This record gives sequence, C-alpha cells and structure tokens, in this order.
Amino acid sequence: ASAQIGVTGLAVMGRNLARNFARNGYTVAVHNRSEGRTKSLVEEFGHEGAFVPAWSPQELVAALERPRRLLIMVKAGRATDEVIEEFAPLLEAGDMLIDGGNAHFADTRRRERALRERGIHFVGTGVSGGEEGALHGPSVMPGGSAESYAVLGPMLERISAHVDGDPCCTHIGTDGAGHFVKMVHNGIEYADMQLIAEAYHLLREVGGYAPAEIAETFRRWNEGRLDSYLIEITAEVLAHTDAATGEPFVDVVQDAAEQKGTGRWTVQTALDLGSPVTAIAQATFARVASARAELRAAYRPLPGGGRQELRPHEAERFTRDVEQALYASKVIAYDQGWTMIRDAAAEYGWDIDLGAVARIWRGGCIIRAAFLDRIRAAHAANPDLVSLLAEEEFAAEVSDAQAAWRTVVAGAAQHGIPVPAFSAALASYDTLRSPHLPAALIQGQRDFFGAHTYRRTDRPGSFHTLWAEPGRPEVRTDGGT
Ligand code: NBP
Repeated sequence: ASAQIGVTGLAVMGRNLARNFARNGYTVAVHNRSEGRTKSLVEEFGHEGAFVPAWSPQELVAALERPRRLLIMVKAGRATDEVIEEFAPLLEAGDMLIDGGNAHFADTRRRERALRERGIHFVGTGVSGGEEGALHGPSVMPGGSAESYAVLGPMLERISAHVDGDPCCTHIGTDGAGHFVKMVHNGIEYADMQLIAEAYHLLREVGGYAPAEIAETFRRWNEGRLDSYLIEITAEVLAHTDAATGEPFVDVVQDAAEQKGTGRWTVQTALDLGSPVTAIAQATFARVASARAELRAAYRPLPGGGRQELRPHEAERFTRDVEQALYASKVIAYDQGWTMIRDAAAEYGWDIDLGAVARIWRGGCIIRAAFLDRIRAAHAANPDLVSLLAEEEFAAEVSDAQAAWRTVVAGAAQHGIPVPAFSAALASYDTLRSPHLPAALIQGQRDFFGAHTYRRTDRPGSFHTLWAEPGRPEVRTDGGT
C-alpha cells in the first residue's frame, strides 16, 4: 500500500484530477469500471507522476495507505450508489470515501448518514472548473466531517486553484454542505450568464452594435469592476466568426439554451427553503423558455415594442447604462445565492463561513471574478452580514446604479426586448427595499376566502375578520385579548 489517494472513474474529470494529484507529488492509485480508461491514462500520462493502476476494486483498495482516501468520479446518480456499494464493504472504519461528482446534496446527506453508521467518512465534495480546472486547479467544496477534512483537506487544498497564495478550497460544513454550495454556485452561474446575455441582447438590439463591437465593450468592462472569467469568455465568443459562413458565430448558433440541471436543483431547493432567488430562477426559466420551440412559434406573430435607432452619443450613453444595470443586477443575483446558503445553513445545521465561500470561488471555478474578493472582505469585516446590500460600498454602488438600471429595464420593455434576469433583480431590489408591500392585501384575500388570519401593524396577535357578517367584525384567534 503506497498510494495516498485513489481515484475511481477516469472519464475527463477523474482522469484530470488524478493527474493533478500526481503532478503535485502524490502517488495516485487509479481505477475505472472498464479497463481502457485506466490503461490510456497510464500510457499517455504515466510520465507525469506516480500512478498505480488497479484493475479491480480490491486492487485499488489494497493500493491505498491507511486511512484510505478514495475519490469517486463517476456519473452522478445511480452509478454513485453502485460504486459506493462496491467499495464500502472493502473499506475499514476511519477510511474516507469522497464523492467529487455533481451529486444532489440530499443524496449526499443520505449517503453520508448510511456510511457514518459503517464508520466510513463520506465526503461529498463540489468540484468546479470543468476539465481544465480539474487538471490545473479547481475550486473545491468538501463537505463531510471536520475529522475527515483534517486528513484530506491539505491534499485538496494543494491541488486546488490558488489566488493570492490562498487555496480555493475550504471545509464548507458537514454532510451535504459541499454539494449544496456547489449547487448554488451553479445557480449563480446561470444568473450571471443570463445577465451577460441580456446585456449583449440590449447592446445589439437597442444599441445597434455588431457582435464584434460588443466584444470590445465586454473587453473594456473586463478591466473594471465586472472583471470576471464569464465576461472574458463572452468577449471571445462574440468576437468569433464562423468559418463556414463568415457570419458572427452567435448568428449561426440556435438560440435554444440547454442545461444539465444544477440550476433547476437550485430553484427547486430555494422554493423549499423559502429563499427568494428570483434572478437565478428567471435565468433558469429563460433557458427553458428559449428551448420551447412550439410556444415560441405560437407567440411569434404577436406585436413587440417600438424600435427607434439611437444616435451614436445616445448609444454610448446607453452602453454605460447597461454596464450599471449589469453590475447592480449581478450584485443582487450573488446576494440571492448567499441568502440561500445562509438559509440552508440554518435549516441543516451547517456552520458555513460565508466569506470563505467567496474566497474559494475567486479562482478555479466558472464564476471566478475580482468582485468575489470584495464579497469575501465584506463577510470578513462583518461575520453577521445579512446581505451584501447591508454593506456600505455595495449599497452605495447599487444606489448609484439604480437610475441607469431603471432606464435600461424600462427601455427594454418599450423596445420589447426580454430582460427577465435584469427585471427580476430590479424587482428584488425594490421588493426588499420597499417600506410597504401589497402583501397586506394578499393577507386580506387569504383571510377572506380561507380564514387564514392576519397580523396587525398596531397590535400583537393573529386576527380574523368575519367577512360574511354585517359590519365585518374582527376576532382575535390566538387566544389573546
Ligand atoms: P461522466 O459523468 O461522463 O461519467 C463517466 C464515468 O462514470 C466513467 O468513468 C464511467 O465508467 C463511470 N460509470 C458510469 Br457512467 N456508470 C458506472 C457504474 N455503474 N459503475 C462504475 N462506473 C460507472 O464523467 P465526467 O464528465 O468525468 O464527470 C464525472 C463526475 O464529475 C460527474 O458526476 C459530473 O457531474 C461531475 N463533474 C463534471 C464536470 C464537467 O465539467 N464535466 C465538472 C464538475 C463535476 P466507464 O468508463 O466504464 O463507462
């Protein structure tokens, strides 16, 4: 037994993580259900470090130092359960089974509980950054016991991305916390991508700019507060010309967005937790709607908004307004993600360091951005921070942006350009900012048809109005007077 870590499942992610461990000086035992992947890994990349090929689960387990650390990198879902069932009987108390796949956090909680009873640490671990990240340094979000992190953490930190010398890996919390936070990362990613796409759409349709010109605008924005991986690759995609037709790449790609489902999980879970992640939800629905060809065909003949061309100086001002709207919306979308993490921590008893989440997303992952360092700093300065909007600088930026933000959303409506994520973010801002919401009327409606009761602004207790009786008398329903 000489390997410090084992990896089973050697498709793109597993293979690259195994190589990453080996390149960092660890001896890595590697195994795959079908032998071909193990062979090709050792043949192609064997020179990169110390690999121990294993041709059966028994061989893999026998190759590992105790306590054993075994990383599962297979297709999420049933395959993960099958692999766990295959390996768990071969392990001993104190060993660590790490699931680096995109598992649903509820599955991770279930698996962790079952394996804990068998004395095995199950470490559900979010891994972000795709295959490149897996090889060169991903953002790593391990859950599971603090005990397991003490042994495993240093290895995961070593292979993770680093920003300013800090590893993009931290112990997120117990059981499913790591996979939960990875899920929210993907939800935020959906929102950020949709917001950027809406900015592009506005610059194109209202601003009248060509994709290559918009690419330049994004490059410029990438030097300011919007500096991020997603803005950077957006500029690349927009500047790309299709070789076959000579047309902008974005004009030859079908406008129907796909998804693997982690955004959907975020929205489903948010409803259960009561977390108002409206920008993330709209981004997810925008993908779904884009792919509903039959609905789009039915709506297509209907009239849209007016289109008048902007003069050059107006288009320039509009571009500046869109930057403000994008930034403000982005702050709201990220804030929604953090709200959801805080809500889940309370629900599941996870002790999550909200600043550390921002810290480990500064590198390796898809939403990496300069801006995350400010979120980190805001939480570090005030560990009880309820919202980014409660922090002075973010509040000032969003306040400064709000006039432009409203102009952009109103202009989009007039032009008939859909901006579901911009609108949802602005509505969220106004909802949470408003001193009065029409929720009071909703309570009245609920009390009218269902005697659901309401609370008054001037007195404690719950009340019901006898709507059918003359004079509509009010009764107190909680036994108080
Ligand atoms: P895939 O998700 O495509 O899974 C392929 C691997 O699963 C192969 O090694 C395959 O073995 C193995 N496998 C399957 Br399928 N069923 C199995 C079973 N019943 N028993 C044992 N092995 C089984 O691989 P991937 O794209 O490398 O992703 C791995 C995990 O990482 C997934 O959970 C994914 O969601 C997650 N992830 C992916 C990315 C990404 O960018 N791709 C990023 C972050 C996380 P075989 O070779 O014998 O068929």
